[in-house]
Amino acid sequence: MEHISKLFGLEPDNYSFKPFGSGHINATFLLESISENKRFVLQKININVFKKPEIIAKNVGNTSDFLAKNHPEYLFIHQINTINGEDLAFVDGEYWRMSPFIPNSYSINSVSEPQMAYEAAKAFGLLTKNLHYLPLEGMQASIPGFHDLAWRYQQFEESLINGNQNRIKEVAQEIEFIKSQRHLVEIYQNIIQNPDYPTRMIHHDTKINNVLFDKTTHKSLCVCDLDTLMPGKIISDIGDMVRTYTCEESEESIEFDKIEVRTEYFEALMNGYFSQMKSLISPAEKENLFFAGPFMIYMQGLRFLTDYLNNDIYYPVKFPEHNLNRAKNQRILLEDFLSKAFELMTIIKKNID
Ligand code: ADP
Ligand code: GN1
Ligand code: MG
Repeated sequence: MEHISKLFGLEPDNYSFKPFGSGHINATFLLESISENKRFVLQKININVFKKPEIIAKNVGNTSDFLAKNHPEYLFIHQINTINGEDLAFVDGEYWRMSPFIPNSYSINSVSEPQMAYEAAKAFGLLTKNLHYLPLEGMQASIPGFHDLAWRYQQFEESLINGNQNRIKEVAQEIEFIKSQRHLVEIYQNIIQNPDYPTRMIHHDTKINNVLFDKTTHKSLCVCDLDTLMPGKIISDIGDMVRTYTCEESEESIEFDKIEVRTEYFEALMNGYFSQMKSLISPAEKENLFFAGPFMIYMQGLRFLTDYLNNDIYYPVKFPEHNLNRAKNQRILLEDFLSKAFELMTIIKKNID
C-alpha cells in the first residue's frame, strides 16, 4: 500500500487504509488523510476478470474527456493519474487505480423506499443521456462477451458436462428451470441481430450499490464502479436495475418468501430512468423494454448456478451453498417477475407513450 500510494503522489504516513464496499470482483480500499479532509478510493483490478485493465482505463478516460467537454456540470468519477502520468499503477503484477472519494456520499445494498429506486434509475438514465452522442470508435469491451446471453448459456451447458458431478445431481431442479427458460436466449439473439437496435455506451453493472447518494438530501449524486462502462445495449442497464431495485431482499438473501417484484418500485425506477431517457429511446429499444428484467435476472441466476457447478471459481463464496442460494434467489425473482407480466408491461407503456 505504501508503495502504491506513493505512486499516486500520496505520502503513506499521512493516510489510513481500510477495505471498503461490498463488490464481488475488485478489492476496494478507502484512503483517509489523518490531518486533512482528503479521501481517495484505491482499487486493485481483478485481472482474472479484466484481462486487459488498460481497456477500462481507456474507456473511462475517453468518457471522462467527452463529459468534461460536453457536460461539464455532470459529476463523473474521474481517474487520478500516477506521478508518471499513467492512469494505472502496475505493482508486482497487479494493476491499481485511484479516484477521488465523493464527499458526503453513501451507497446501499437493497432499496427500502421507491424514491431511492427513482433516484438511482435517474442517475443511470442521466449517464446514458449524457453519453448519447459519445463516439464509440476506440471503445472496447473490458470483458469480451460480458452480457452475451448466448455465450453465458453455452458456459452453463459446458458446466453440465465438465462441472462437479455431485452438485449437478443435487440441483437437477434448478438446472431444469434454467433450461425451461432457454427461449430468453433467442429473444436476446434477435435483439443483437437487429440492425435498428442501437449500441450505446452502457454502464453494465447498475446494481444498487453502484449508485452514490447524498448523505444530506438522499438524492443520487452519481454512479460508481465504471469498470464495465463499454458499448452495449440498454437492456443491460435497465435489466440490472429491475433485478436489484424492485426486490426488498438482495441477491444474497435466503429469505425466499420475501423474494418478489414490488411493482411500485418498478414504477419508480421506470419513472426515474425515463425522466432522463424518454426522448432518446429508439423504437426498437421501446419494443423490448419488458425483456430487460427477465434478461438480467435470468443471466445472473444462470451465472451463479454455472459457478456453483464449476466449484465456485468466479464469485467469492462464504459457504458451499452460497452460489446455489444466489441462483435460487434469482430463479424465484424471475418467476415472480414473469407472473406479473401484464401489470409490469402496463407500467412500461405508461412511461414511454
Ligand atoms: P466493486 O467492483 O468491488 O463493486 P466499486 O467501485 O463498486 O467496487 O466500489 C465499492 C463501493 O465503494 C461502492 O459500492 C461505493 O459504496 C464505494 N465507492 C466506490 N467508489 C467511490 C467513490 N469514488 N466515492 C465514494 N464511494 C465510492
Ligand atoms: C459483479 O463487481 P460487482 O460486485 O459490482 C459482476 C456483475 C454481477 C454482480 C452480481 C465484472 O459485480 O456482473 O451482476 O457481481 N461483475 C463482473 O452481484 O462480473
Ligand atoms: Mg460495485
